[in-house]
Amino acid sequence: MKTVFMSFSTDIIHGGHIAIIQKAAALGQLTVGILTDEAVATYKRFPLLPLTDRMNIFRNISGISAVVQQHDIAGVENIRQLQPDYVVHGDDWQSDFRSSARADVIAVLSGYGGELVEYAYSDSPVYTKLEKQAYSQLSIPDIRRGRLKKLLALKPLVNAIEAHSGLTGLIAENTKVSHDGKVSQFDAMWLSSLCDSTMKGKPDIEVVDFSSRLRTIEDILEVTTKPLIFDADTGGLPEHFAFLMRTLERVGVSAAIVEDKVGLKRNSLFGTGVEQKQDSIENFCAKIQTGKSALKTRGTMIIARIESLILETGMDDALRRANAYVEAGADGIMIHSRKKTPDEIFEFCGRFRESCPTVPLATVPTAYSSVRESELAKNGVNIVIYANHLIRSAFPAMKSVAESILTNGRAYEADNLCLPISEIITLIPEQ
Ligand code: SPV
Ligand code: MG
Repeated sequence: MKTVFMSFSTDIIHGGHIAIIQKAAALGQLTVGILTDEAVATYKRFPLLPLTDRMNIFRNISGISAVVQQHDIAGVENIRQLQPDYVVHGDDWQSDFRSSARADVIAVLSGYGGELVEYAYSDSPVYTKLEKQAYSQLSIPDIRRGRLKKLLALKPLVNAIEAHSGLTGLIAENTKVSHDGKVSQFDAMWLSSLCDSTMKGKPDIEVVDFSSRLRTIEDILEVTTKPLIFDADTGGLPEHFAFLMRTLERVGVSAAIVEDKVGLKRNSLFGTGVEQKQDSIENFCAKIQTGKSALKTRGTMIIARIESLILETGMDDALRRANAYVEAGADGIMIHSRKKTPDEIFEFCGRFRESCPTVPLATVPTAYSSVRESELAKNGVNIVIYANHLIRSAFPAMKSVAESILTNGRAYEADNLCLPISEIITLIPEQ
């Protein structure tokens, strides 16, 4: 009897799936690879059902002989091991972000003489609507809020890209790339104080008030489903921080990162070039406790940000603070650095992990941008934040178009620097 292999990431089973399973089973003995929760969250969306449930469901569908776990989108590992005569797939992966995964499967099959069999993808509006509904559920505050914690339990490393508007939120939500047999997308979004202020033409000194920042949060949450990490600056007075945390929790923000500075806050990347003052350990611990006790659910995290390396008060001070903040109830630690290499971050990670092996640890590799996520993960980092890259990339593009129009006295030369009109008018769907 011939052998057949298929992969599934879905947690909503409909007639289209049953039809393709039946076709596949008619070719031979069918084994199904079920993507792990980490793989589904990485390439698609946060799974509605955990792996064990999804495996159980497929195990009980007639026509399926065996069910195995799968860590990659394409099933290359399983195909290599099982060497099925046929791999069956819907034809919808030929031209989307999964096309390179498809090429990987074809390469493995050709290595031993297996065959790829593709059937027309069932895109009935009923199924599309179901998937859309499942997807939109993820934006509901009660469902979104705790998702950063869940992702941290699922993946060794969660990455976040800066978003400062509905449009940049959409970039964070929808950008996917296919590379090296994997599909990558961002896990979360970061609402940077620097970018939120810059967008409003203001300096990053807590001058943009919380009502205004909340408006930006709403703009982003309105059009996305991914968890949002909010840059809470110093959090203000402890009494104000309590109100801030309660509002963030209510709207569905997954984490606030609050930094241990007091007085006029300046951007950390100025370092010691401007006057900046760190809070005392006692006061900052009290602020964390006030924020924590204001929360009503367990979903929203408070991550304490340590500025000791930025302000050059030393590694020992950074570690003393980290341990004290964790003791005070912080759900995670962010360690910041403005060095060009990650050496001091790695030193902090190693020493912090001796006392706190599992507390989530966040980093912002703006200055030491050559470090790879894999190296950060190896050193025990759990959250990587790309803090300002969308606004930094947009600014030079906008400036050069403005200069081109002035130089030429017309817009023609700038046209090919711009998104075509046909694309901008359809970029945001009407529904
Ligand atoms: C931000 O993005 O606003 C941050 C990170 O707080 S940094 O600008 O590096 O201080
Ligand atoms: Mg900031």
